Amino acid sequence: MDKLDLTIRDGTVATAAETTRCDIGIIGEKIVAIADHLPAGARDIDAGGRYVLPGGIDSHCHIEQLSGMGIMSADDFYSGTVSAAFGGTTTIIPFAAQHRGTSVTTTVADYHERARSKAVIDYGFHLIIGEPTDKVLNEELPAAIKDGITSFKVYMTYPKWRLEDYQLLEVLSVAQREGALVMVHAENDDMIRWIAKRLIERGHGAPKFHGVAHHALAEAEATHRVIMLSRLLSAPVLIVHVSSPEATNTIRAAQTLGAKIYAETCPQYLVLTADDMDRPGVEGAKWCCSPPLRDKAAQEAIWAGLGNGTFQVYSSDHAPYRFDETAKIPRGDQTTFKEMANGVPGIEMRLPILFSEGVLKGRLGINQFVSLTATNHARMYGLYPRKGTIAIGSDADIAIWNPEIEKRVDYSMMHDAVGYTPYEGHVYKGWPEIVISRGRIVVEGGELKAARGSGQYLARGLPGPVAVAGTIDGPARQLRNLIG
Ligand code: DUC
Ligand code: ZN
Ligand code: ZN
Repeated sequence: MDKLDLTIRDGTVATAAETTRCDIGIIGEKIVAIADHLPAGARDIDAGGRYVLPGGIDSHCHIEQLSGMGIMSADDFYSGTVSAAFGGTTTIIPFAAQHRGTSVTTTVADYHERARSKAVIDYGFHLIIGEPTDKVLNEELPAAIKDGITSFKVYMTYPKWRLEDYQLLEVLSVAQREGALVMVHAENDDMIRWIAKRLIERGHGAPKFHGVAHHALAEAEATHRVIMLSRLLSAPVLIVHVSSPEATNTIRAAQTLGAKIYAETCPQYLVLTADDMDRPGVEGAKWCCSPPLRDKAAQEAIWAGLGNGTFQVYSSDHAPYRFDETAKIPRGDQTTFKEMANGVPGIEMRLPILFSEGVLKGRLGINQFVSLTATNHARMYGLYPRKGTIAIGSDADIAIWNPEIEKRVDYSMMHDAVGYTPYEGHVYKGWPEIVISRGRIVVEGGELKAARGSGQYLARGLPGPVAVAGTIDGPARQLRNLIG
């Protein structure tokens, strides 16, 4: 064997499938050997007493992106990827967001430009489709897929992004034909607007009313509706950022039938509740995200969904908006919940929260943790087996976790540019100590070791199989026989 560049020795190595005590050998960017005992590398890392896990893949984060409300996120591709790396993540898939009046081609070129010279870990893009014109559907989406953007997000709410059911069907139909995956923000816009108007008229503009307006039934209704649209075409759909028991049960029922429905949840729905929004003045804006934080019973339902396989992926939905007039409180303490940027930061806290509250508290096994945080993302978004696992030939993307370290979260520990963390004061056990991306040490000893711009763009393949449903494509087959 050629001399190893890096040997990771004696760790507890876990993949989605198994856990073994072994050494890992790395040459250049790749894992080249996995064995009980390997020769010394140019650099040897003793991982005794540590978990050696695939680097996390965060497939839902908003970086240097203009939101549906026209608000720029606080993190650019430097601070966003640095923050991700410190949290044990080695790949991100943020969004290139097409706003109305802009072509997909221009949008994608623009996001490449934003990321190229800044990212410190590898990245791909999903496309947010704001305006599915004929040109977008027939020319630009197929071209984007060829360029490695094989998943699209669509919104059922927000005036500037909301698509009608007819438009959703058009997008689903193209995705189904081309083999791409559609991610859906499922909330019923009319229900939210109807409640919000009445709340504001009655003077209920405080942050906690955000949670009242974004009712769990609005999430459940849209979830049910998009599942029916998906079934009509047999088009796979991933429901993102699921927050409520109602939506979770709806998804579970569809999966049990055999529909091609996948689902994602996020850390905020596991450890925060609506009570966090209920603070003096507008402080609660820091906890306003959509769908919103719910109650303890909802937390339990989401944990159950992670355990029983309803959710295939666990992402941060990092939506970093500053607590100032640029984003969260445009009119200072007069700001109502309708005017606040929706979203919470979490790219750095995503994995420590699941490790501490899931693995160490016995809710999830370590292999489930790996599936939910890395392997299923790689499979679902066309990166497997290059990313998302520890195997010979895979990229050496690895996070070494110390399960004994306990820390109280303090914003000074974070590396993003948001200015606060919604997890301030929470105590979590188990943190990544060394993070390696394509064989390069990116984080060690609490320090960043990678250079700005050293992350690479990942042109992704088509989504691969992820364990979930069988098939229930009878309606779609009958329809196709008639209309092609
Ligand atoms: N949807 C997201 O995916 N993130 C932040 C806010 C939102 O509505
Ligand atoms: Zn969303
Ligand atoms: Zn999001």
